[in-house]
Amino acid sequence: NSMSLELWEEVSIMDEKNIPIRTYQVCNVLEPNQNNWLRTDWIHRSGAQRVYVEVKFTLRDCNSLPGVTGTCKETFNLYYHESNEDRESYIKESSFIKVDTVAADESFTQVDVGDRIMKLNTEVRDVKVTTRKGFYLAFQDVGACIALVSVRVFYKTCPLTIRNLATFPDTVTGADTSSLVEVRGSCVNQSEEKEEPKMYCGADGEWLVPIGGCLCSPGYEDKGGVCKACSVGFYKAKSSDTGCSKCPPHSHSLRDGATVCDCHSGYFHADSDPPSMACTQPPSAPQQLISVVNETSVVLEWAPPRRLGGRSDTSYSLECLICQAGSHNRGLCLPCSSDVLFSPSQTGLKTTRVVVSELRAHTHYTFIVHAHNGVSRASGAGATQSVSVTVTTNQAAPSPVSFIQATDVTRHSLSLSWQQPDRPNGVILEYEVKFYEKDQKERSYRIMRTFSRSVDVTGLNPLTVYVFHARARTAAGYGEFSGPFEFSTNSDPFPLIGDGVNSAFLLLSVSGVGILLLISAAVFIISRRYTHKQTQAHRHIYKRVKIYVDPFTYEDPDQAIHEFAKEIDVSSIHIERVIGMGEFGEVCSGRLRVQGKREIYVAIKSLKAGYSDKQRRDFLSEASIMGQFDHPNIIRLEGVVTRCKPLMIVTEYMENGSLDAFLRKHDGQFTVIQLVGMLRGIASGMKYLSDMSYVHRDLAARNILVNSNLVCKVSDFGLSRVLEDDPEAAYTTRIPIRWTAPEAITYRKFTTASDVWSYGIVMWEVVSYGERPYWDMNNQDVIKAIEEGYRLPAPMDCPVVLHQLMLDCWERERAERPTFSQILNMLDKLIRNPGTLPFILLPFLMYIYAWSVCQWLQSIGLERYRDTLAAAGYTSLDSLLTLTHQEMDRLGIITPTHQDILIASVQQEMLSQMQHIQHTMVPV
Ligand code: ACK
Repeated sequence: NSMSLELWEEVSIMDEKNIPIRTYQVCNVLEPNQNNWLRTDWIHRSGAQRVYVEVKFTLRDCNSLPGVTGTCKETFNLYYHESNEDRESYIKESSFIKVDTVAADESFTQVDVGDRIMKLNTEVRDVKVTTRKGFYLAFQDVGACIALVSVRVFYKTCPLTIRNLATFPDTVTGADTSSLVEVRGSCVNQSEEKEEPKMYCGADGEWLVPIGGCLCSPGYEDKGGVCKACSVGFYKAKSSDTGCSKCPPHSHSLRDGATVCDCHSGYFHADSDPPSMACTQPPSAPQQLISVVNETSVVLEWAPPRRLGGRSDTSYSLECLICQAGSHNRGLCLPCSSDVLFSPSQTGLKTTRVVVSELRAHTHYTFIVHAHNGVSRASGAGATQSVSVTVTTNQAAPSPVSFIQATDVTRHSLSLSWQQPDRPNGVILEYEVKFYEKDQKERSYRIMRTFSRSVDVTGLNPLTVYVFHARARTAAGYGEFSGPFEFSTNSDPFPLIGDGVNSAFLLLSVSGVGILLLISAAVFIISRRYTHKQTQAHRHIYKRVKIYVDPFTYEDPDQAIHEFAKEIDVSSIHIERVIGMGEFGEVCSGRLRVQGKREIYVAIKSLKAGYSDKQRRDFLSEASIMGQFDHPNIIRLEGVVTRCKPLMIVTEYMENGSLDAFLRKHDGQFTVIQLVGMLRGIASGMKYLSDMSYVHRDLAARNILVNSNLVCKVSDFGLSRVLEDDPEAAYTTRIPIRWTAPEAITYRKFTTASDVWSYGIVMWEVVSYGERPYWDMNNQDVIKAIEEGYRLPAPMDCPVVLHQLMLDCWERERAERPTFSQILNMLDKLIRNPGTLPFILLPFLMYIYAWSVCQWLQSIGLERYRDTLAAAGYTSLDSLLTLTHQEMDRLGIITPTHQDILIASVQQEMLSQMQHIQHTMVPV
């Protein structure tokens, strides 16, 4: 349907493969001014915005045509015209818009018409068609020799695709060559949008820049762009989880596509548990509930349940019941009143210890400790597992009177009344009111006693402010006084002078106050004496001995350290090797050379970098403590390095390290007397410490160091303070339970007597060659066993006397335990009188004594009697112990002073020999 079709001809020709094809041809090359048009039918745009026109044609080279002149052309023009009209019969030339002039890439030259080879040109032009439903194309010939073989019109799309689990539809490209079409994808089945999925369709039909995407829904996982259901036994909880996971322990899934797994019966899931967490169980009952009653408070302690149900969020709650005497029937019990205090709390407890206070005196209580965890509620089993204990509180003084009221105030009197204390803790026998003039403070006061809850106070001065305190008394004694309540008497219109009654009263009350003052002074002195008896005793007996100074009483820790420790120049220390790890950092050994002294071996503790102020203080406090001691059985401080980092504490070097490890290494290798020698050394060190009023709190074989001469020295002066500073944490975690006396465990009563208890444990450790006290019993069991009276048995081959001494150290009543001084005497006696030590190797002792008789006589200047004594059979020091004055008379040692010297110094020497043994014995 062309415009000037008369000049374009429809011709059939053969293509390269000899297949006939139809072409349009024109070849008016000889005539000038050609304008021949060929037009297509209407082409529907089909939503395309840019169409591509591919034209295949052949074109004759003008040169190849014989006889043609300037009229011959080698191009044609391509036009288009947009239109909604699919059947326009006539379109003006001027309605067409030119797309391009098309030339042949490759024109063919002259060929024989008979067997010419056909060469096709293919040219593609694109054109934007956006305004109408469709368009027409037209080809204008201006005098070329041309055959149009085919015209293909097409547009481009980006094909349907799936990216990031989103489907993007087949999309027609944009109108311009540079335009990108933004396309929103839609999530594939069983998936959900993570972030809006988007991609751009480029003009070439290529997808570009994918953004966002989808995730497979819970219960489904991505299998190559498709979301597949999780199979049985697997689950996926969240779309963001990467894939299906196996059901966690104690759970299962029975159907495909599970989003959670169901717990096996008897197992549960808490709401807050992640789906990946195993199903768990509620805890079993708490164990070994023990109670210690202290007047009207009770300390309850228990061990965690045997089975925690696979969880770590065990907590406890306490039920408190008041029960009738001897009643084990819950029906006869009532809940405790709300003023009972639970510390730290009654429910949601994370610790296994509670102090219950403000209980009634002389009352039976039942405490039930329940164990809970995250699935206790889910398990639905109404009752949690619990243990209970029944206790009876002791008597206690009444609580203070909380309020005093004054009525009927006159010039000289007033009436007081008050309420019974909140907790009388028994039958109130009487009240006591103490009062004084406010200006007088408590310099002089009066006391009134009454059975009722009120009293009339008379004989007061007018217009004077008085301060009143009241307290109650029961069989258990007086409670505390109430706080002060002030009341003023009224003003006096009449002068007092000359009033006989009043002056008499004045006299009485003055003398009364005087007597009262005397009595109270006496009471005060007596009570002071009583409470300070022990320290007083120490001060009397050991006047020479210094008293240890707590470095924490110094505001400035550096002042304390320099008071008690020498600053060492770091250049005089040569560190050689690491020998262990201490609480604050490494412990090294090395050498110390101080000017004018010989080089010595030392141990060096250092404070690791990044310490806090508190750590520095604690670290140096050990040196401040150690620096105050000077005793052969206490580890000696050489000095400290505080002026440069790291901070160091330098002590004498103890070649054999700590006693427990040393004994384990030499199991069974010592004689009993060697062991006793070690114990004597430790006791001697401890006696020194107790004389200085220092309480060690952590006496244990691991804290005793041993040198190459087998001398034992007490070390580790760190614990005493840590405990006080951090009551809660320290109390439960830091107390070395197995070594600690019961009163120190239960109410932190650390004294020299509790050190004695620990010493008993050290004795046991030594005699058993480093065995762990109470073996592998747990701490709770140890506490319980001790409470029930159990004591460690004698270790193998342990002489009875030694075990008896241990048992003495483990007396429940601390006042009944021996002192270190008694222990020392006892050990000395044992050493001197080996008969009580059946296992002592006598020959060993004899040897020790024998070699020294001669030397000893020399040292006391009585060598002249050597032969006399030897001849009489006195060849060893201990045999000399039996020497009497008569015997010496008989032997011809007649000078009285010589006799005295011999007797006194043999005893002296024996003692120092024994000490010498401890300093010089070597392993056999
Ligand atoms: O049992 P040990 O070898 O002896 O391991 C510990 C370690 O350092 C950590 O405290 C050892 N140790 C501590 N002080 C000294 C010292 N003065 N001489 C020798 N070793 C020491 C202790």
